[in-house]
Amino acid sequence: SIAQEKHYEPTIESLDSHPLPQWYADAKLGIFIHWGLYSVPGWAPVNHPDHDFGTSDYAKYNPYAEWYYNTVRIAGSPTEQYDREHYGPDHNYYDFKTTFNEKIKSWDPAKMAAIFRDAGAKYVVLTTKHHEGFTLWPSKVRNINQPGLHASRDIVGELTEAVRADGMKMGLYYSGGFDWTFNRGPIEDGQDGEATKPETKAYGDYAFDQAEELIRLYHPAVLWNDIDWPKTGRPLQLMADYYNAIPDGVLDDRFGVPHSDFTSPEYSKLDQISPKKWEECRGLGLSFGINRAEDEKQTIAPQDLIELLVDIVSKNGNLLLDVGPEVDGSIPAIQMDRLEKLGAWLKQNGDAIYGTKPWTRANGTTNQVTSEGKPVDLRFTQKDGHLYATLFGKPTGSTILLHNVTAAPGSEISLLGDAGALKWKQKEADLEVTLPSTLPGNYAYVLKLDPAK
Ligand code: FUL
Repeated sequence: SIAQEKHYEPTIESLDSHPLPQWYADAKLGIFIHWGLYSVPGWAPVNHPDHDFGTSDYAKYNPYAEWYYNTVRIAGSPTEQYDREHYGPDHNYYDFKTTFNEKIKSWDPAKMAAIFRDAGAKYVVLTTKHHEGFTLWPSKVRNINQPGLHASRDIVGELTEAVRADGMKMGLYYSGGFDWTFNRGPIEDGQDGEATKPETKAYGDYAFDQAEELIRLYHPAVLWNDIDWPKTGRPLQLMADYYNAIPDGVLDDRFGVPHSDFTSPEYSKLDQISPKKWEECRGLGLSFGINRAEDEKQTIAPQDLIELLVDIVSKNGNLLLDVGPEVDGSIPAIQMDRLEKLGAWLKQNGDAIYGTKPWTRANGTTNQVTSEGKPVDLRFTQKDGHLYATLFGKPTGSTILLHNVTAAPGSEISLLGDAGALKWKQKEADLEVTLPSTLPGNYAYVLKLDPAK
């Protein structure tokens, strides 16, 4: 086109003029993928479930399986013991590369992308390089400490193509702050964390060149940096280059500079509507990388997962839900189960999620309880003049009072997934709705309020 694209400069002021792209505001659900050498052992202790990063023995019992190479080097850690038992005393973590590269031969990117599409995701974010330093693309930027430390297939390129073919956006994660091939640590507490960030010129150039290579080769719709960015790695230049190459791309808030398109709370969420766009990231269980020690007990229940998504969306957030694939790229059964249930729910109720905005308030209450005696609470979203009220759990009674909700005379109220118009009555500040005898679907039920035409 002839229209001059905006040009970004490497200053906070210029970067801050980047508007939040509509696709990202509308998308609501992304899939995060943590996949690397750590997927080979795929193990972490599960006896420290709280993600309380500040506690002194956190690193020793780190529930993040993608931290295996760090945890294994902490004396007395369960991971050290596990590793010795399974791989012997002389095993080197980077020897997992052989198994990794053997197993990915059977990976089918189209199949993987279809799973995420069917789960209802609108974007995907893949770890191109986690803290271990192994890259999922054949980078031309040479790692001076461990040359050739990359996957034998171009996982980044192949998945990017498959994800786009299924109509989703493709984003890339890069660990800029930690690279254990440049500074090995181990990290045993928060202070070690600071000291383990490589800050040499060699690393700054390496990270900068790799990120520029990712931008050039794959045009990521999200550039999701982790931990920090080396000061020697020209973060503002990188961010400006990114926007100039991909004007409708988004940057997270982990570059160590005061600019971002969204904030990235991890295993935590905001409890009120935030004007600044945010994105919660978390695994289906306690870890991002696959942890074969986890089972139902550590995995989020379907009901909680659906409520999590709706709650986040009602407060202007997105959910970046992580899967930890098997080494060959297949999705473990327990994770598949959650993705399928989420996908089925979104298929029926996606109108209340995608493309919506927060309403004047996010939370609401009713007079109803579920059969377990849990109050049926509400979350609100709005789109095109419609108000959506999502009921958390199945009410036991056939009429429900939505507290402090007003419908204009002549409004039409219906349930998503059910064709009929529902009877309703304004009862002072509350709205009484008569529900059908069977509610469509599971977990959470969406009332749609259409104002009078
Ligand atoms: C964290 C990392 O240390 C975790 O391993 C994970 O990648 C998460 C998304 O970010 O800070």
